[in-house]
Amino acid sequence: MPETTRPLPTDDPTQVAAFEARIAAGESIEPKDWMPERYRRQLTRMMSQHAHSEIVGMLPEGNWITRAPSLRRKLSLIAKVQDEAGHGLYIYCGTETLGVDRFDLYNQLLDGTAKYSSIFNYPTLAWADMGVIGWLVDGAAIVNQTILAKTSYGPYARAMVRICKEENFHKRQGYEICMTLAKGTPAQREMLQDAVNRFWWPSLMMFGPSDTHSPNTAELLKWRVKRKTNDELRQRFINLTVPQAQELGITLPDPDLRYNAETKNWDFGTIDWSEFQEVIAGNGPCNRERLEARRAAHDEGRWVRDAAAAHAAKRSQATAAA
Ligand code: FAQ
Repeated sequence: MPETTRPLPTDDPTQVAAFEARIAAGESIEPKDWMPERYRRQLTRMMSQHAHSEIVGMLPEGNWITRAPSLRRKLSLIAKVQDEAGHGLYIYCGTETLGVDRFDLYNQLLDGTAKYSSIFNYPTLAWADMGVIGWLVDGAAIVNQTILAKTSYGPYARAMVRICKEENFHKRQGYEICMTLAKGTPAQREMLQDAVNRFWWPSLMMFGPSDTHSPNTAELLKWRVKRKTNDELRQRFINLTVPQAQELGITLPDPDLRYNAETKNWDFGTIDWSEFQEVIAGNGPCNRERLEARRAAHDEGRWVRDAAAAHAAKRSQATAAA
């Protein structure tokens, strides 16, 4: 039975109280520290979904590497996609500090039982999508991950500090593509506007369901895994992004978007949560394609894993014989 579906053992209340006192004191929880089983499972769930997102997130942009409009653009896009692979590996390592095997987690991705971010189930139809993904998708990831850099689990927090530095660079390269297109020909501006129209609402969905429909938030806030709610982070992202859209001279596809002088927030329209539910249930525009691509990559890499295992076995035999 996979570890994550085994019945939850009952934790010792004295240990739980001591753990919660440490959390309340702002202490960082480290791999060898005692932690409630439920805390460990919540982190495993969240971190593995995050790692899967980074790896699946390579696909929409990987789609444009061969079609980048110049050598400079191609180089920076390859570097960005490579960075996402690094983030995935880094976070899988983080999950292993919780006592799980990354291959078990990876198998859950391949067999379709694990979630990954909804945003990567949308197609990348034009070059402008590369700019908009960098600007909006990495922008949303930064808002979420800057707060996660203060999460209570030490290895995850440290991973986020490092990853956010690279995500900031990704966002800048994306925004620079958007700027270039915004200052370009009418056809380039139109291509940019179309990409923003397609990616705006899915970017808002990255923050997860609204707080009233988020089953995990209360527990994660209690243990300071999350430091802000989904809605708080979504609002922060919108407040930061609207002025950037104005700077580009493009329209965000929401007729209800307006500044509220009282709350100092940008009010926005209703998110289509039925679309979100469909996408996370596996029925988004590219879910099937994304999983097929990951499965093919896994199969094609089998010889590398076999060779590494054979090499390790040979070395251990040589060590035993010495
Ligand atoms: N997509 O109770 P909540 C990136 C699920 S990295 C799919 O609110 P929670 C970098 C959720 O898992 C992007 N599923 O859940 C990059 C739960 O299902 P479960 C990934 C979603 O955990 C850029 C259920 O709905 N970032 O972009 C989504 O408290 C460019 C109920 O939701 C992270 O993973 C969604 N959008 O809050 C790479 C950050 N939202 O497991 C390449 C870490 C919710 O109970 C190119 N994660 N669900 O069956 C988090 O911050 C949180 O886990 C949330 C969800 C905020 C995603």
